[in-house]
Amino acid sequence: MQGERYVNRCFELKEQVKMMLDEEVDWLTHLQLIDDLQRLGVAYHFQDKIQWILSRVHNENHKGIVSREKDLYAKALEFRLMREHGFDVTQEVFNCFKNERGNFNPNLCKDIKGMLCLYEASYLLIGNESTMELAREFTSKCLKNFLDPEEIGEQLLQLVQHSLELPLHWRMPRLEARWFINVYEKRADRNSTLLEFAKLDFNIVQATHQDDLKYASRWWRSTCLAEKLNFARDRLVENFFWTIGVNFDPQHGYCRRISTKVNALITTIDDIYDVYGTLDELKLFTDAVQRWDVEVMDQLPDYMKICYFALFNSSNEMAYDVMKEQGVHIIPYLRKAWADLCKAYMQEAKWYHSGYKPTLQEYLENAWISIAAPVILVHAYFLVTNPIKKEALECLEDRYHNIIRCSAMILRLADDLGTSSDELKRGDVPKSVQCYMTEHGASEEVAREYTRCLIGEIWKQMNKERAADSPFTKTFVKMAMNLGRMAQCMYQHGDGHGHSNSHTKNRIQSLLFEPIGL
Ligand code: LA6
Ligand code: MN
Ligand code: MN
Ligand code: MN
Ligand code: MN
Repeated sequence: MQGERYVNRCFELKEQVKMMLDEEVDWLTHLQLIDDLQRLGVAYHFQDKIQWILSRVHNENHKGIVSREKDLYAKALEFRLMREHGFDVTQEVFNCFKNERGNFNPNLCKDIKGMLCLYEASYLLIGNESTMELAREFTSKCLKNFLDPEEIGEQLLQLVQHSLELPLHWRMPRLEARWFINVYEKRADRNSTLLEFAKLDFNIVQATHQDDLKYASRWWRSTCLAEKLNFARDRLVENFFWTIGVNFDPQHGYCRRISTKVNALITTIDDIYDVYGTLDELKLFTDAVQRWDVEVMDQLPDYMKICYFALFNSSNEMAYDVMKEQGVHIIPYLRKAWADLCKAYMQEAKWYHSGYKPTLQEYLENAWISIAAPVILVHAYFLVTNPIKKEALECLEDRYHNIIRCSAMILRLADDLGTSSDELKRGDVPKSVQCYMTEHGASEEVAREYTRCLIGEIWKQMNKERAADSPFTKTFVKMAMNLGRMAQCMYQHGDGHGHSNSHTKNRIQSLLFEPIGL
């Protein structure tokens, strides 16, 4: 069987890559290998080893870091990788590249590779680190001035353009891997073992994603929601695509399968509130979710009954799985998340119907919940965590943890940038962009720029939250960040979710259906 041969070959190659990681090489070679593995989308195979290598480099370099030779590329790469993996590194390591006035030395501009690396590192800033802010400003400006293939060569140019479009730290990992495998293939110093491994692994993982999608599609058809609620978006593949953005790891198929159901229900219920339901009906639905009781279904109109029932059944089924596996009763958490979501939807419906225009702050206080990220992430927590921790439950219940809030804000702001023009035409509450325009008498372009800035600010908070202690696992924290990344990917060129434009279609095609040629 072809599939089996691939898996065996992949296993062989994986052993060879392990040996490469074990070789006694200088620390920079090691870091470059780790960077390549990450960008090729195969680092998940070697997480422990990578952590171990980084901790060794960290310990060895800790004292020497300031005195080491002034190689900007090496320092920036080390900084980024260390921060990505939660090691403590300070922005002071870049002081040696600044002049007496505290600015980055203008001569550095010629070192494009170093500039690019510092640019990417600057997105790992935590809170208000002035050197890193300065680094971002300085490197973006320099890089934009060097977009000439004659001067820097096609390959470097491609990397620079890609980074300027969206930095690595904000990119959806799977799509980045697909893109980088092609780039890596053209590189003169590529390693053929790594390349073959990355391609094979991509295809094998793609096949497991296809199985997940088949499962979710069968479920979606069996609910009959698309045909009974024909006003609602029927976007099963897009709903699945989000789950790959959040966690592509082959071992987390269960999470993707159930998360797709959650996303499909969110998209449907959102349309009930935004497109179809009357205010009175919406009130009934909101109360019914709050009460979480099949008995109250009788009071709902038929189209709501079937949706409510689907929500009830799929949530109970998932909770039953968790009960079986871990003996923990999670319905209270799921119910709370859905009830909060419906209350936030209700608030927007009331605002819309009364013509009320909230301030941006007032809007966002509600909108980070109405974007459904808390629902998505509460489910995600239970879908990837064993054992479930008591302290984590507290962060999913009372108030949502800041990591969830940051992720939700990024999703909301990105969604508003991508969808609000159409939403307003159809009739909807003013979204972030419009709230800002009204409040400040600003133009749409200014409001959009402000919104993009806000996303950057929230990423800083997210980086800080991620570095702090939390009751969550690394896997969960990564998923919360990935949800923000996925939003930036989905709405990069308008509404990629609701309208599924050609960008989304091509991306879905290349991630889900087209294997990489070997
Ligand atoms: C976006 O729709 C939408 F459906 C979401 C629920 C976003 C995130 C969703 C997943 C992963 P829309 P609204 C399913 O732009 O009404 O209509 O909140 O959301 O702006
Ligand atoms: Mn909507
Ligand atoms: Mn909505
Ligand atoms: Mn609405
Ligand atoms: Mn929207």
